[in-house]
Amino acid sequence: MAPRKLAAGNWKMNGDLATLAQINAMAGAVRGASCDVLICPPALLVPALVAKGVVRVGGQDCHAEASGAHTGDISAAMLRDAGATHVILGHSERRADHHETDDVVRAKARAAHQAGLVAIICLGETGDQRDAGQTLEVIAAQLAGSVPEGATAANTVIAYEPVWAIGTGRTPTTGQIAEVHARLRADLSARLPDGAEVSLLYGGSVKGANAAEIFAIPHVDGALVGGASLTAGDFLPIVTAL
Ligand code: G2H
Repeated sequence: MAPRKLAAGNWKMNGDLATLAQINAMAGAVRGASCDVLICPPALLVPALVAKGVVRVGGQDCHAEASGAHTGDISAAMLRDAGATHVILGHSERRADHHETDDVVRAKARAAHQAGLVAIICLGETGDQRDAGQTLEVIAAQLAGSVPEGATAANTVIAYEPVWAIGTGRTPTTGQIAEVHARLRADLSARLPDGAEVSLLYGGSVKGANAAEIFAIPHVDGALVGGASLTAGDFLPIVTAL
């Protein structure tokens, strides 16, 4: 089976009731889309977005434990109970802001799987690592360290997000994306029985103007979109390009 196509929006710490209202304008296009459409808003907005019934809804993080004394955190089961189907894990902003290592990301992904959520595991090299020629080595190590045992194409999505391309307006060349996605596919196929079916997203300054070119790259099965997911006008051209 071919990997599922997924257009995923990551609102990060943005969005309010006016942003939620943008979802209404997406309803027709989302119904007719040939891909899954997911929005990951701040956790407090998950129930309101679920109630709209237009897109799939995901969280942006979860704790590795099921419950306990972890002030400020939420569990994977709490997200699921609120109606989420996915959770983004290991985004570079969390790896940087909250010192999340591959071990932490892997434990969170295990928790997401146990709760029945699809884990969108993010990885990507920094600008310095790319300049030093370490990209494939860094990506392979993050993949090996962040994906837990028991991962399948049904419960795991991988998002390649070069750190230097996030929110900067800079995107890698199609050749650079192709090289990394081919390596991810090869490593996943070697490790998981259905690794050839795991959806591989590209993320980092995706917009309507570059979406079609990115989606034409082999082993790119969709996008994780930040800034351009905040309005229907910016997000829909990406959804329809997939
Ligand atoms: C990368 C991406 C969303 P943006 O972080 O995950 O954000 O599209 O704004 O670069």
